[in-house]
Amino acid sequence: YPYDMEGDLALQEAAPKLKPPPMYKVVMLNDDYTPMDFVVEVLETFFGVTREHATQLMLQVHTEGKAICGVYTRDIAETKAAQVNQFAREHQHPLLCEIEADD
Ligand code: TYC
Repeated sequence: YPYDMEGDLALQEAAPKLKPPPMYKVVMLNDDYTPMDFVVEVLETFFGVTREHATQLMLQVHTEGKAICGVYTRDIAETKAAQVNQFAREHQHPLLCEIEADD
């Protein structure tokens, strides 16, 4: 800019004040029945991670009970969790995702 806007009241008032949206975690839950390779496929397909990272995430869920698959705006988080849960149900696996406020 050709001059310092810092002290310019008109420009300060004109500046748009956009807060970032609330974010939500998509959390994948462990169960005793879903095959490990199905979980890896789900993570690759719905969360866009590499097979290597998907395998690490799947093993984290398996050993710790849950893991965060990604953090998104509310609509995207709800859609991803619903897509995963429907895909698992269609394949008759009990795999579930839930969403949780990121704070
Ligand atoms: N615990 C499952 C098994 O032993 C594997 C598994 C991993 C299931 C992650 C769900 O989100 C999950 N076959």
